[in-house]
Amino acid sequence: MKLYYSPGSCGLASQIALREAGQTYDLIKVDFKTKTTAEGDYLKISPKGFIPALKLDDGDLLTEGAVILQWIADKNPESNLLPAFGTRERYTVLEWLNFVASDLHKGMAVMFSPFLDGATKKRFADGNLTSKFEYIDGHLSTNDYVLGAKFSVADAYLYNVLSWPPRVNIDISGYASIRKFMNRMEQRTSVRESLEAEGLSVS
Ligand SMILES: N[C@@H](CCC(=O)N[C@@H](CS)C(=O)NCC(=O)O)C(=O)O
Repeated sequence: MKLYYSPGSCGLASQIALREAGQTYDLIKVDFKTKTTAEGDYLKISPKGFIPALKLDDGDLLTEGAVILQWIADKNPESNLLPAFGTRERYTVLEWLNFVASDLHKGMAVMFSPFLDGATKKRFADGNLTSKFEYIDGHLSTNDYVLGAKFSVADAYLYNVLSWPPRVNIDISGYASIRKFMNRMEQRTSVRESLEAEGLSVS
């Protein structure tokens, strides 16, 4: 299996999930600017050009981070990364995966846009992102993880995206429950090893 990634971006969650599931994989770095990897043209591998992408041993390619996370969890049920089909808890994890993907991740992506100036980004952060951080902080004030006591793939994705605000000068250090969640996540071997594999470290 090969995981296509770029350091510090949204492939980190897939890597965390693969490690939680005890899966081995090769990491292939994608250069966003040139859309190439050491293997050559990335667009030939993944025409959407996004990471993460997971190339399976049979040559099939899975894309869309939230779906890759579900695939890893479902292929490794003994790892308990996603509650059983049909349970309410499973839909709680799916709600969070969707929220992180469509609201938080894509909201944060605005802050990295080369097409917007600093003042516009600040207005967007104040008007759009603050309420999301408040919501997440509120949830985590009574829950160690998205599901309460149990870790799931939603935590990997949430951790991944919540690691971005400091990179775009958004200070979320005042959200005490988010801060504790990030610290809790960084105690996990899967998180530390994934960061290290991407050439990053726990801040
Ligand atoms: N819909 C995709 C979006 C993934 C995505 O936005 N990936 C970003 C990195 S976090 C990317 O590949 N950007 C490439 C680029 O900006 O050139 C998913 O949810 O997996």
